[in-house]
Amino acid sequence: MKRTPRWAAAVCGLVAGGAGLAAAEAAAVPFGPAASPVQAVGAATIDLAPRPLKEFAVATFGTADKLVLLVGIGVVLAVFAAALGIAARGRRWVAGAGAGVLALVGAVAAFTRPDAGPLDILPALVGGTVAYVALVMLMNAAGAGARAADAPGVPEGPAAEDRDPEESTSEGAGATTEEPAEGRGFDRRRFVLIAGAAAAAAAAVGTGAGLYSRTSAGSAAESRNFALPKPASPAPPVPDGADLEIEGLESFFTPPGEFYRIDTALSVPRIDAASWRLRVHGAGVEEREYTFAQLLERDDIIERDVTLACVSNQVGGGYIGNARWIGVPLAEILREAGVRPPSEGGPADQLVSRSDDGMTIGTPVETVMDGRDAMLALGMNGRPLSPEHGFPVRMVVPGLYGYVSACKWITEIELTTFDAFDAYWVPRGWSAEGPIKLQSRIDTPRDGASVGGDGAGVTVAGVAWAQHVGVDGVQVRIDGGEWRDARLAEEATEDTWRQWVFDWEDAEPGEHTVSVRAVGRDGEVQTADEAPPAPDGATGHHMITVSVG
Ligand SMILES: Nc1nc2c(c(=O)[nH]1)N[C@H]1C(S)=C(S)[C@@H](COP(=O)(O)O)O[C@H]1N2
Ligand SMILES: [Mo]
Repeated sequence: MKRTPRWAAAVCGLVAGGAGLAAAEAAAVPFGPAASPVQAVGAATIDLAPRPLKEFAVATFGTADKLVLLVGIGVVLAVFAAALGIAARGRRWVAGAGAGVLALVGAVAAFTRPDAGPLDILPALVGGTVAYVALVMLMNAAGAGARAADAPGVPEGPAAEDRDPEESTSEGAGATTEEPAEGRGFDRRRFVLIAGAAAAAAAAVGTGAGLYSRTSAGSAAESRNFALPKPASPAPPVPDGADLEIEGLESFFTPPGEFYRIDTALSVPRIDAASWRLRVHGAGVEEREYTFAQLLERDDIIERDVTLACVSNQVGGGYIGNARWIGVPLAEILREAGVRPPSEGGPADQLVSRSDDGMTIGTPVETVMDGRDAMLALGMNGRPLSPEHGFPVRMVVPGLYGYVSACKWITEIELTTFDAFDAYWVPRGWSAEGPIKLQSRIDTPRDGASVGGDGAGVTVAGVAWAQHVGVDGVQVRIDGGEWRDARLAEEATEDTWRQWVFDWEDAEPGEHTVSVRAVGRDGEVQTADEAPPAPDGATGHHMITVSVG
């Protein structure tokens, strides 16, 4: 009597794993996309990942890091499921134990999410149960096929997988004279039909669940069809010469589709603006709650151009973008709630913003109330925020890196102290305070490019930034030579980056390095000292190598 061949057992495991996954995704639908066990495990992986790994992932995969993570989880799950199928041959309890382990991992991940409720463990439990039942049924079907082929009409005996495993191996010396395993011990056609049907059912349920949660997310996103308010204080006009419009140089306003996105949210929170609330509370605060409509109706709406930057940006990197934001002045909201900055005797020195997906971001109260245009942004580039960039409301604070200021999907503001609370990134090795560092970048030519050759010189151009300080100079150095002044584009505001161009007229044929540094309005000269992004932002000069032909 043949027992289920190894490959078929692996297929049983894979299909059962797929069925469990589909069932879990379907069970997660009422709880929203974040309740899916896969999403929960991915999110927990992100939170638990040590800093170097996270930096590696961001540096290597950029904004695709989350896709890579999900694919990785899928591969691990598939390998585990296939191995489980093989291991469960003849030992049903192994199937139970394996499915139990998967359910437990999913349930623990779901339950420990910051925004989790006790019911969030249900999808994982449903998935584990379905995976177990599917595995046992598939192996029985494979075994029943074996019985049917071996001895038609014989009453059902113990399931094939309960028999002694050794008795049925086809790999022993004696097996050489036997027919192929699937020819006699196991009905291959019947098995493929049953496993195929189960796989198709799982795929249908899984796809259905995915489509359903996407369309319901879509209807929440539809509420983005509202008109942004007219700002009481419009953005100062961008001077004509702010955008040099040089080929290869990033435009003054980052094209919307190219604006970097950095967050820990594995699935973008889909928030219904109609039921959204912002709660303001904490030390020295008369607690308040705002609806989205209340924010839209305010008469103190401002519109400002602000260049957002990520602390994880490498020297020369692209985690920086400039946009026109429209929103409510954050300091006004705070004053309404009775908040005073520490310099006026207020008890709280830290503003902790919390998001719908459980992020916490800590910002100095003094900074957001010092007169700069810190805001609760409702729109970006003339449109409501996109879900990826924080719909319906996010914070923007000129001069601070995003991880200490730019809370997306914000739902809560708590006034507290830096002593009393560490925001998300702090225990992960990042500084509690993160003012943006003076930096500059060469956009064109590209590193490694071949340029010139016609004796007409080479146009070198890029951007420099010192948000809320302003850029007063940019200098370029060829090889180890003197620093020479680049020409600055017109400044929009001190909160935006500034383009620059350098006409390299005396470019000689051969390989050269080109470096750039900026000078801040406060007189600071951008340091050459190289520092990595952690803990508070990279430093050093951006340098490229080009070959002049
Ligand atoms: N809820 C939430 N807000 C967040 C983050 C996050 O992980 N979750 N990341 C912050 C970081 S590190 C940066 S740099 C900015 C990036 O904003 P963007 O994705 O709109 O460019 O968002 C900030 N706000
Ligand atoms: Mo960031």
